[in-house]
Amino acid sequence: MLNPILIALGGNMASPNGPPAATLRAALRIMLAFGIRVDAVAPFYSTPAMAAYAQPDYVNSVAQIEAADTPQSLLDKLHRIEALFGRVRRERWAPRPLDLDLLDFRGEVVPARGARGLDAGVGPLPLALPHPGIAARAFVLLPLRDVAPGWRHPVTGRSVGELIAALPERDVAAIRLNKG
Ligand code: PH2
Ligand code: MG
Ligand code: MG
Repeated sequence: MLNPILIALGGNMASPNGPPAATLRAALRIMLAFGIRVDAVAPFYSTPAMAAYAQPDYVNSVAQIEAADTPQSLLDKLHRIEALFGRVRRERWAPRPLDLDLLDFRGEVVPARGARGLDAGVGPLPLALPHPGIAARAFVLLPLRDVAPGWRHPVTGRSVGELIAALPERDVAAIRLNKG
């Protein structure tokens, strides 16, 4: 069976819509206006920022969506929605009101080009599928398992449960359900 389309949602700064959880909810509501149908949303989690310096905790979630787009046109839409919620790109891994990452597009594989992570420039990264950060990030894998418990990594074939089991225990322990 084909993998679904999955996106990660995150934010650790207020937007005009309010605190990150309110921003994430507003972003999910506006997606339909972009032709993106949201089929399932994981609970929201509070997660310590993975960053080069101290930052507020993130609120993170994952949604399963459906859209008639190509991966690139969907990514472009996600970037437009980020901008609507006040996302300004100043530096890599800076605090942001809204981050929408394309995790998986029906199992398609598009190798990453150029530098990633802290070595990358400020602009949006070129499309890469599946998202290169998935396997190492507890703040992606835990909500991913909530919406797609049968999911397997399109390249390695490892299940979401196996990937979570391979994470450092402290990464998983640091993630808690967001009550807001
Ligand atoms: N996103 C980042 C950088 N650091 N840390 C957490 N906890 N959650 C994120 O979504 C996140 C991050 C870059 O997009
Ligand atoms: Mg991100
Ligand atoms: Mg992003």
